[in-house]
Amino acid sequence: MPRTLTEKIIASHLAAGEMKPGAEIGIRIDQTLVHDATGQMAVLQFEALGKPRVTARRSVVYCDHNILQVTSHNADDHAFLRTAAARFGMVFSKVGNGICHQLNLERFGVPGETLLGADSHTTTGGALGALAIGAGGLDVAAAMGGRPFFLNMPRIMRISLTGALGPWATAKDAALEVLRRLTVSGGRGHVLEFAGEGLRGLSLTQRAVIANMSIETGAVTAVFPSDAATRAFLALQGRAGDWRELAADPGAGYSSEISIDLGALEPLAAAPHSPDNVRPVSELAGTRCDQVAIGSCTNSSFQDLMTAAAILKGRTVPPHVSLIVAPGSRQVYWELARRGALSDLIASGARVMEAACGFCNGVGQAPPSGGVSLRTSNRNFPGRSGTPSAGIYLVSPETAAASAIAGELADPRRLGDPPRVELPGSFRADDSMFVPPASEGEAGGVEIVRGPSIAPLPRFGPPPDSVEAPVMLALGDNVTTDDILPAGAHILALRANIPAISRYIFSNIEPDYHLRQKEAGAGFVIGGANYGQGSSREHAALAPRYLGLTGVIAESFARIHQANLCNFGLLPLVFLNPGDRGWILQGHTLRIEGLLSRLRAGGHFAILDETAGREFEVRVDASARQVEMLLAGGLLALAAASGD
Ligand code: MIC
Ligand code: SF4
Repeated sequence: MPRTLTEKIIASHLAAGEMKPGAEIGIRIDQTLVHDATGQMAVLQFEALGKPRVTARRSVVYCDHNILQVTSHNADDHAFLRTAAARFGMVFSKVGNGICHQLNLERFGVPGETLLGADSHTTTGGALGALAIGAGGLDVAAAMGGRPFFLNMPRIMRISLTGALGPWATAKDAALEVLRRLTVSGGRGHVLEFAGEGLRGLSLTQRAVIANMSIETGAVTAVFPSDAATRAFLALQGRAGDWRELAADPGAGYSSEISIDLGALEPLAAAPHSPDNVRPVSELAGTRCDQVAIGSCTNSSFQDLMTAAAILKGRTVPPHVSLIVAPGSRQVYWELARRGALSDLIASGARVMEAACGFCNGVGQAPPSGGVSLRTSNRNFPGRSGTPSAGIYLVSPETAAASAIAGELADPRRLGDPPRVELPGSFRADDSMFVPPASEGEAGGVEIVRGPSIAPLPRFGPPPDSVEAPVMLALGDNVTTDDILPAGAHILALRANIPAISRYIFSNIEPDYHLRQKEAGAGFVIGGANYGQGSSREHAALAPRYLGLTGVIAESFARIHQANLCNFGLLPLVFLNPGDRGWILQGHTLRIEGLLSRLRAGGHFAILDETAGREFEVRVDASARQVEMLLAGGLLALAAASGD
């Protein structure tokens, strides 16, 4: 039977289950990725799983998020990650080397392989024809130790691309068009598989922009065929040997299909505060901006930054605009310098940062209060920039550069002919900031450095059989992990210390939430559809569990967050009748009797709202495997109990 590309990669990695849409499957993982915001927990959890050495073909730890060293926390974390990587057999990427997703494209990603990353934008690797999936740190730790990764067999949506991008229309505009069509939840349960003659005009890094933002639709990931563009990119990286041709079989069946005419796209922007709030730039033109930030894992490739530099060449930004540029990797940075583009950026008034996540995710460069920031990144959730009152617009590097010069949101088409950027004959492949692990013989002698930033892992036990607990918060649709555990440098610095970071749970909604939760002991959060969308940060499950939260009752969950809830023994409960959500209010007391037998039995059961004097029905949104974890108190507790 003809197969989609996704099905081919899954079939060649299938370790458990049947490839029936919606049914749980396990897949073998070839490569893993963690970074300095998720890696600390992943490594501590890998240790707790008791494996002496990583068995995935390649595992890399990147230092790219926590780059500010205002206190010793981040440097302590980096020392921990460096020594643990040496000991456990992982490659360590030093701070300054670049963003994990850009570096994975350049140096490690291989068509047809599986990559599991403790970061939601691991999907970027799909540009190379890999099945690249984001997950919580504990799932990645398990895969580092050779366990399969479990997910529900996705449905495959074909996105047919036709035509070619016109002048000033970009891959970012294509990614925003996908979001405009699918919204932040339309990709749920799907892999977005790209196909069609429109692919011919898209370079590898342009495909990467689209693959990167696929997670914003709620999709599992995106995958592109591995073709001549893939081969050309790998050859420029000196990795032609990693290329192989891959595509869906002709006549393969898809669960749905949409078609995008690249030729019809115009410059687009995602207006505050959601990536699917997409509008034509021409409609927003004239919005005064305070800050323009070019970079992040979405748009920091050579092609992106060279184009921005060419637009800025010979022009300067006005006094009220702060222009920030953060290259995606050292290779990109070096090439900008070699071509003189770095001087053009400096001359324009840009603040050029180190090769890292940079301004993204609230790690510095918070815009002014009530300000407007144009960013080439992928998320504009409230508060994510570090300034809750700021409005973030997501745009292409072309729109960003044109707007930086104008001092207001500007349609780049007004600049006349777009610049042409020629690729170099080859990229400089300097892997000297990747530190290889100690050999197996020497690894035992490597001492893992644990500075004061590294706290012991909290351990959890089985849930009680009867629960009486308050509704702590009643929230709406599309709650993000940035709402649950905000971004920001001061919070990110605490990623290796659950007791410390738990003080920030829901802090943008209620600064002292953590005190109320601790006092209540147990509790529930009520949510709407797509609860927990956005990042992969497992701290958004782990820290609430640490504070005593019992479960979340929602209309539906985002995939990664649902898995994280189960991994830490928090109940993911789904309303049978979504209408019930309206009358269950903050402060109501909920009661569940016989929880353990209800979990074992599966199906649905009633929860009594004692305050309202009414019952409502829920079902546990978990596979049989996940129910075992919930009964044990999480994956680590289950692994310890089963001696696995
Ligand atoms: C993000 O972009 O939100 C992050 C920071 O990269 C996260 C990872 C994290 O919060 O640990 C992600 O996307 O998964
Ligand atoms: Fe880093 Fe931002 Fe990309 Fe997350 S979205 S990996 S913080 S650049």
